[in-house]
Amino acid sequence: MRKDFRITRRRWLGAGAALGAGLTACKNSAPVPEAGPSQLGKPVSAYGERSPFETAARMLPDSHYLTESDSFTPLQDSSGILTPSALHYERHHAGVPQIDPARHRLLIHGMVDRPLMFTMDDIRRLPSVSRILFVECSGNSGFEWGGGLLPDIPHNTAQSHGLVSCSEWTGVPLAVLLAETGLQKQAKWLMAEGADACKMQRSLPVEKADDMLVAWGQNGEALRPEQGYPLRLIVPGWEGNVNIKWLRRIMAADQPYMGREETSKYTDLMPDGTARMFTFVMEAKSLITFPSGGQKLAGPGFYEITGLAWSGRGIIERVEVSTDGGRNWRDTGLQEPRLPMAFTRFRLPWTWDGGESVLQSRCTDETGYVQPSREALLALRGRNSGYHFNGIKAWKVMADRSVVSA
Ligand SMILES: Nc1nc2c(c(=O)[nH]1)N[C@H]1C(S)=C(S)[C@@H](COP(=O)(O)O)O[C@H]1N2
Ligand SMILES: [Mo]
Repeated sequence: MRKDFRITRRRWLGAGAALGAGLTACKNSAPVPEAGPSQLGKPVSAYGERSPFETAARMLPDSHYLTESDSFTPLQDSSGILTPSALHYERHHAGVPQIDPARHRLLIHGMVDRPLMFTMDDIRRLPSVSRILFVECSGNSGFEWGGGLLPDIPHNTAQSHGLVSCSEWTGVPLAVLLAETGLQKQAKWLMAEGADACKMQRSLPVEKADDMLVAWGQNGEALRPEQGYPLRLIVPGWEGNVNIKWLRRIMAADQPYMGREETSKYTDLMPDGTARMFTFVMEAKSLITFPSGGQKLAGPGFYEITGLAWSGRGIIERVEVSTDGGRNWRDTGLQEPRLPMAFTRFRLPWTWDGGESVLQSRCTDETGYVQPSREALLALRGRNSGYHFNGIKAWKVMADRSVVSA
């Protein structure tokens, strides 16, 4: 494990000395601290709640045309690699329907040998698997194109890049369902459709079917309504849009459906006026979550720079961080487990000298693909795009201890 992170004693002692200045010294005989008078605790509860002192929340942007149809995960408040279900980002094209699982059905038809209708009970009887996977909206960070589809989202915080989350999803491999229905030879595409008012429809090549999940579980319980309760498609590593929520139909066909979401939307307009279609894979991307825009450092001294990296093509192999605007890069420690198409947490000890510092992270995935700079991405793709921005993000630590987008 080349990048396994073990903080060496020497490295830590060095950091400790720098941190020491910021800690409160006390005698060995100091009184044991008490946060307040001791109190009789609350009794047990049927369904837990977080501490009232914790305030991390999804951001509900009010300043752009997507009002009320998407919310952003507070990545700056995250620890580890899992997103709590209550903080999973949301993207709804017609709101969150309330669906009674007893009445929900999944129809698989079209170019299959035996069209079948599944109840939720049918689906839960079948062999299931659990996988930790990120889901990212292809519009995430879209404002970084500068003039693309999403110009008005406030983009000065890590949270404004939070149309991405990572959960443990439990469900039946789509291949299990297709084994029941059979798939005719000429079937090349699967059109998946949601039960929400917009009937969200996307076409997927059958080759990916082996990797897809028809998911009913999220982080150890049923899917949240916002995530598609009672049933959604999970398409590992591919753009969020194809992860059809409230899944009610899969139709096998010999060609793509060419619905609204794959013609007028979710295509990438190139500088020469042509458009890329079916750009499914979310390329490798990373983001420093601390220190990040909107935060304020306590003062010079020791900090752990940390963040998240992910790739739709597999495992994250390397994350480098620069603290001097891209002149020098250092390898960070990658926390295990590093799972394919899941968040990977990176960490780097850092001593801030109190001066201006530009922080950037750059990841490499198992295919050798290196996260590009914003400039490289713009040179290739132009400014007409709104989707699939995965360029390097810079934060600037100012001498007044504030952190801003750079
Ligand atoms: N039925 C249905 N599925 C849908 C959507 C929708 O509006 N309706 N939104 C899509 C988009 S654009 C994204 S990015 C993801 C968002 O999933 P989440 O809300 O669970 O984060 O779901 C996709 N699946
Ligand atoms: Mo999306």
